[in-house]
Amino acid sequence: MGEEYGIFVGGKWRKSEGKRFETTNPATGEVLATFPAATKDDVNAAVKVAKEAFESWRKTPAPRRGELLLEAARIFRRKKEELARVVTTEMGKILAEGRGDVQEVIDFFEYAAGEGRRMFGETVPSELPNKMCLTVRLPVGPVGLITPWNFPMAIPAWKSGAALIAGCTFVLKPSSLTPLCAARFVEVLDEAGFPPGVVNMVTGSGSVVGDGIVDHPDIRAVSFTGGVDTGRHVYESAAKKMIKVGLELGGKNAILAMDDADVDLLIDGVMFGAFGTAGQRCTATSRLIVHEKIYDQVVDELVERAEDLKVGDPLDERTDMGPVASLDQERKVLEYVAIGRGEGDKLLTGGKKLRGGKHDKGFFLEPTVFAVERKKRLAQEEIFGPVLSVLTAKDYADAIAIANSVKYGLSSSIYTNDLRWAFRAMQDLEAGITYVNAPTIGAEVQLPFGGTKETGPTDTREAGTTALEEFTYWKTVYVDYSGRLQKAQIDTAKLVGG
Ligand code: UN1
Repeated sequence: MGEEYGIFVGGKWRKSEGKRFETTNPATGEVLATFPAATKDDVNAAVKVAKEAFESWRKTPAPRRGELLLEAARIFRRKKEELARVVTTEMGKILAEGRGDVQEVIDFFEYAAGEGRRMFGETVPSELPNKMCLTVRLPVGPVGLITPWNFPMAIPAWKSGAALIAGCTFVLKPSSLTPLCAARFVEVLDEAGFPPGVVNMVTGSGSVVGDGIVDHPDIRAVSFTGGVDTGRHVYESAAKKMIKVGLELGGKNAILAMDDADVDLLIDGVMFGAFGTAGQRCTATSRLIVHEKIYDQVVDELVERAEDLKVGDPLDERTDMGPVASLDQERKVLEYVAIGRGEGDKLLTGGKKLRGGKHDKGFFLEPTVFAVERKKRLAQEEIFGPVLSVLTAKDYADAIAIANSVKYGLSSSIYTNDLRWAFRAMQDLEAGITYVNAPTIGAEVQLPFGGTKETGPTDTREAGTTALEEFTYWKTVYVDYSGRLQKAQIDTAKLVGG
């Protein structure tokens, strides 16, 4: 049955009147824990304490806030293996990737902690004497963080690390597929010593908890990672309140393979990009656009490698790919396989649910590769599973045109040894991230992360120096120490010396 969790509000686990739901292991079906589908009252209670705590948290010196983040990073480091197992058990990514998820928490908390000693503003000259002008960042207030299941610790860390160092308190609503990871995450923050009310977590549905957070008048910014339709809804609701909103939505990320590419390097990258985390990353490589001269060779090698992948128990170190995260995910992927077949795409390998033995207990799918034409649904729509669409291009310009023909723009990549193509691709690919000779996944926390087009507004850039933008606003301060009324734009004549 597993442990019965409540909601985490004001530094304590509290009971909720909401109905309970189970979180399960997608590899075995085992129930891991239960959580409440929280009520509107629960959300209001969480926002209330987040608002109260904000008053002292915003005044806590930023370096001190950073020390708490560093302490949290230390605890995550100590518990890395145990927490990685929680990630793998609840979400299904292989253990190496579960460890990566926790490492990303450590990396970002350490990075964000340092921001507490920077958080630079500007000093700017005044047009008047004895007057000083400067800018400072201020926290927006209590914020809402709505996170997905695919990086069940890393994404809460990106969002909360930035919010906390900025001086915001938060209410986190994790995906209902991975509440246990979120609970363990929040427990570490609590252990690190964040004051009660700074860190809050409420589980439950999007319509009650998600909307409840976004619509609450005291929530002053929302950061959401998930699907485009929900993202659009969050954006609309946030617009009504005129609050900041960060959105990281879908992707249909392409690797471009030019005719001079190192094919072995390319195939290694495509395998990792397309089938890592069973393709369930916003950044996953879901299209491979190959120069026609090397198309046959690439496809042959790719199919061979895909058929060699070991799909199974994600806790077994020898496994290459675990299950997909849920029955819904499994259905969606299999539906896309049917769509591909229906539209006449050529199934090169995979396409089936794995059956027999331990596979029967979980959502295990074959790594799947389709040869697809550019206008087909498999070439355009995000699948979020282990399905790669391979397309052929005549030349560089054609490859770019195909790459940019989708509505998303998160990550992208080009494999080439020709500087001309590499540097042009940096400018030509419509995406927030471009890799050269590396796959579309694997972003590092000290750089901005975000997209363009329907991936989300281009001012959403998580991680990196840009992370603070989501949770702070600029205050401009004018200090006049002349002791008399000075009029900008008007006192223009006599201003030499001062
Ligand atoms: C996501 O899938 O939403 O770049 C995040 C990567 C990871 C983060 C992915 N570091 O693939």
